[in-house]
Amino acid sequence: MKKYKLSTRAIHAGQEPDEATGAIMTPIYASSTFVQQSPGVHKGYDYSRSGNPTRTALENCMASLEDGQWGFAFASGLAAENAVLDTLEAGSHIIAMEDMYGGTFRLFDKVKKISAALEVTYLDLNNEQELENSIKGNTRLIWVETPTNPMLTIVDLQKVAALAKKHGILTVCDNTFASPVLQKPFDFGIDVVVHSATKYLNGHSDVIAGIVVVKDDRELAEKIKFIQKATGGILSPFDSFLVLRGLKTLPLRMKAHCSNAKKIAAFLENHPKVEKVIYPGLESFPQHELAKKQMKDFGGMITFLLKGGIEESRRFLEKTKLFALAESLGGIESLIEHPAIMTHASIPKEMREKLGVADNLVRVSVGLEDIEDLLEELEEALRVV
Ligand code: P1T
Repeated sequence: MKKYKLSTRAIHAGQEPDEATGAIMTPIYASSTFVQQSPGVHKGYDYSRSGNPTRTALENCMASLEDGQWGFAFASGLAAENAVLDTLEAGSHIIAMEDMYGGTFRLFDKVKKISAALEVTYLDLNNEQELENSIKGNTRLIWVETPTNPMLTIVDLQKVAALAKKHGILTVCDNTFASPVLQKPFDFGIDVVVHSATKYLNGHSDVIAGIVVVKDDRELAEKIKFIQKATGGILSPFDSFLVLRGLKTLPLRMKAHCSNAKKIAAFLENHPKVEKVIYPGLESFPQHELAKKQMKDFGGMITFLLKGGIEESRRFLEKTKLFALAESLGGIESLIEHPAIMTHASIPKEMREKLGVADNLVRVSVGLEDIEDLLEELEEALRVV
């Protein structure tokens, strides 16, 4: 089949008009089981934990958008991550980016360390020397998040993938913050992409979902398919339908997120109540050049430091309305949150401090409301700081 451009694939990949009825939208196949003509003889589906046509459409669409070969949809981003970790033998060593979503850290540190005796080293993956030095005989995986949550650090995917290849180590990139519209980890040599599809992919804050895409390693893809079936953390047909629908506008939405975020970052950078703005699209962002090289645009997430401490942050966060005070990100509506208290509370205080997740640090997910309304509200809310 012809390889269409990304915006076309976001609408069509993995989806054909329904064979039975001609329905142009993939139906929600709300069926747990499928009738067989003879024992073991069926039309490709036997039981919806193993496979479901609505989920297949989403999985194939995501594989296409990431330019990988196989996609797998899970009940949450963390279930997707867990399935990747389950491909490792007990006692394996992982090297992970020190800055990452608090829930991913919790999965590594509070679950897999115990249930699978995984050893985890957290470090700044951009420090090539430290990365190379921490590779051991049982190192099986390097886990990258870029841009990171919440500090928006960019990890040089090409460098990490090249080093990992040299040592025969698998690389995984959590592409949640960028989405395949802004960043293609496989182009830089990464082996596996994971997503919290809860965020930009679905885009409408009404689903929890996760995706794994495997680039070209068939054996690994078969393992993940087996784990998906054997452990059962699958995405439901209804949620698969919603994410599939969300994907159709992903390229358009990302464009609008980036456009609004750029204006808000510039506004905050010039505001006297703001100490510092962290946004990869700003000239002042230390890795701006790397972001330009690795990403097509700079995304909808901004992190900034208010002048003041916890009290000023609290007052400010209680004041915004359009920027709803809530965890999560990547939806059409703007969200604002306090990482140290909310999304990253599971990361030990010393580690948070080292990373700069301070009490005056605020994270914004810029939505698609009118930019003038968003700027006006920020201006007003900053008056209480
Ligand atoms: O929430 P879930 O769909 O299970 O995805 C977890 C996850 C994985 N990776 C990244 C980069 C994430 O940001 C998340 C979830 N993050 C939030 C809920 C948040 O507010 O940061």
